[in-house]
Amino acid sequence: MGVIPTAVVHLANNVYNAAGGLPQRRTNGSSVWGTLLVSALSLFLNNNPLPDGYPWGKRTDIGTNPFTQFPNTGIIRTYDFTVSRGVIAPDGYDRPVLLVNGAFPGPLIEANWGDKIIVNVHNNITGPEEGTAIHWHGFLQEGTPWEDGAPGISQCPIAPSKTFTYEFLATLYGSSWYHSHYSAQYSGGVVGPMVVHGPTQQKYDIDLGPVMLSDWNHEEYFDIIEKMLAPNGSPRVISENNLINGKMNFDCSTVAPGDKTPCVSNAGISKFKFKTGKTHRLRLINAGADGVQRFSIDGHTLTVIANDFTPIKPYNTSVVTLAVGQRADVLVTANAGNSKSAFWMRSNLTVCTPAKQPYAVAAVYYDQADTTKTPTSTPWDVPDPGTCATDDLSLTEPLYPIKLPDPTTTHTMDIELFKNASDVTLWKFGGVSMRANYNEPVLLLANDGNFTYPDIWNVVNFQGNTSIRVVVNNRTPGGHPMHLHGHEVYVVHEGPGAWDGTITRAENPMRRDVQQVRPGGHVVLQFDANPGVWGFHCHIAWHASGGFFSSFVVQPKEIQKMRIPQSVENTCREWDAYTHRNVVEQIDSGT
Ligand SMILES: *[C@@H]1O[C@H](CO)[C@@H](O)[C@H](O)[C@H]1NC(C)=O
Ligand SMILES: *[C@@H]1O[C@H](CO)[C@@H](O)[C@H](O)[C@H]1NC(C)=O
Ligand SMILES: *[C@@H]1O[C@H](CO)[C@@H](O)[C@H](O)[C@H]1NC(C)=O
Ligand SMILES: *[C@@H]1O[C@H](CO)[C@@H](O)[C@H](O)[C@H]1NC(C)=O
Ligand SMILES: *[C@@H]1O[C@H](CO)[C@@H](O)[C@H](O)[C@H]1NC(C)=O
Ligand SMILES: *[C@@H]1O[C@H](CO)[C@@H](O)[C@H](O)[C@H]1NC(C)=O
Ligand SMILES: [Cu+2]
Repeated sequence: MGVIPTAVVHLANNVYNAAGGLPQRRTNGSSVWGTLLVSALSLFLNNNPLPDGYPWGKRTDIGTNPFTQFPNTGIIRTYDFTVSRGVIAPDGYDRPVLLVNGAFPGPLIEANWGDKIIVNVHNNITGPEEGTAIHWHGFLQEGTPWEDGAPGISQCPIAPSKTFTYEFLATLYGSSWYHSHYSAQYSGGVVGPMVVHGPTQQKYDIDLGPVMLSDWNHEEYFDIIEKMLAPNGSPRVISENNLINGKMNFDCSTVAPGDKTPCVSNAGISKFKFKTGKTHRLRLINAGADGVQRFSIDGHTLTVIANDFTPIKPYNTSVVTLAVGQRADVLVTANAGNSKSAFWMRSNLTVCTPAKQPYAVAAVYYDQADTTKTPTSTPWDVPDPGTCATDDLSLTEPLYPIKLPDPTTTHTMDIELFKNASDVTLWKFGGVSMRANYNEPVLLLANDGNFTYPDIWNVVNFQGNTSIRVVVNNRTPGGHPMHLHGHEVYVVHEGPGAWDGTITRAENPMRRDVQQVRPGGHVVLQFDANPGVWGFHCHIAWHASGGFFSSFVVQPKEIQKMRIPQSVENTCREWDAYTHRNVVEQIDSGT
């Protein structure tokens, strides 16, 4: 199956400019990400123990099973989030967005391994109103599947003007992110980083914190999806730009004639400070809607120490590839110049990603460098292999080894594209194009003992199985980042064509929560049952909207025994009341 070529690239010189820039408030609202302030901020946020110290004692990343031996600190980290509309210009082009506490990207959630995280999410989306729900990506939610934040699956959406309080344990540690799971809302700005501090073998001097990579569109998500799901619409959404920590320049001369939207060409790029000779930890997160990112820093080798929430045996590389939802923790030593040096940090969308401007840059300054100067460093010459796959599984081996168990059941699902009777192009996953019912979350019905659902919800019930293998065949010409909620899954195999039964490192397969499947290829995933109802879907926002979504019922008998807090039922009552008074225009699958 062929690869769809990328769109025409417009790239003007003014994109590579580290001088000037709009005020941070215009580009990113109240967000601090991307500013030099963060390099200083993280000195006390990330580089010292939180006020209660390191609670993991003698537990190490190499000798501790994170699934069974996590600490329970009793410490609670509380955050208040308000989701509102706003207008900002992350790349200089003004657009309406959705913001967490007025910020894009949103504020950091930070905890120690074993802490409890509480987030009060207030829905302040008006003009027009919309529901919302926030997903805590990669968190296992053991015993608390109703805190997972998937509307129509684990909860009803939070109605306009209402609040829902999420409460869950940080049982895994590392770098992640939160994002809205309501329609494609997150691509409109409802995203932010999460850091759970834990033990690490690899020594470093400075934690520089999250580096979020995200493709960027100039239209609102709602309009994008309306066009995509119109009769004869295209399932390929072409992004306008690519951002690092929510910032990038844009060449305003490429704006369509007649488009009077305010646009400034040198909005400003993200800037980072390196301490000469010191080793820095960067927490790379692909928080985009669609594109696969290839991250590098000119002249610097990256030592990868974790993928998603799994610490791995360190390996060196000049380029790290991340599909949507994936993370990589990398160590970088500032040894490529003198104290006055400056370098480009780059993130290139792969040729498989439909993009007008796929090249994001940020500036890295050593201690004494002039932070207004434009770096002149040359990029690594590591060509994009063009496979639409991510880095080879043989590169990544978990530090704490776990042998692949024998599965108690194997389930096969195909990915397909089709046109429905109204000439709308949609995705089918396991034979169904999914559409959720916001008013009837699967988890609440399951808790009531109802396991009979409309086919269009695309629910797969695995009954009492304890070890579940899923073979996914990609019968489409694009790559897809497959994400399972509530689990850190074993990646059994990934490759072109059909699976031939080969297992990559059965004695210790890679574990992560998102795995890319290449065009025309397969991915084989396996997971140890965590009771609940869990989304299993493509993390490309546009594909999930177009029906590429399924839900797994895992250990139904255990679900029936769960005591779900009253607040979850209240959220449904509030949503029901809202939907009786208002027509909710559910333009897509809902997730
Ligand atoms: C709620 O949204 C409105 C309109 O976007 C905004 O003016 C207001 O500041 C928001 N309130 C809070 C608490 O964020
Ligand atoms: C990575 O490269 C650094 C030098 O840049 C070296 O000290 C280190 O041992 C290498 N690590 C691995 C795992 O190869
Ligand atoms: C990223 O894109 C830039 C601009 O086209 C190019 O010069 C560079 O080689 C690319 N880097 C990698 C690692 O592919
Ligand atoms: C085709 O899909 C669109 C988008 O989900 C939907 O609005 C329309 O009703 C569907 N048409 C048919 C005939 O099912
Ligand atoms: C279970 O819920 C579905 C969806 O509301 C409904 O159609 C079905 O009748 C219910 N089944 C039972 C046995 O209550
Ligand atoms: C495991 O799943 C298979 C296929 O869905 C089913 O037939 C079997 O009963 C399940 N096993 C248990 C223990 O529930
Ligand atoms: Cu997809």
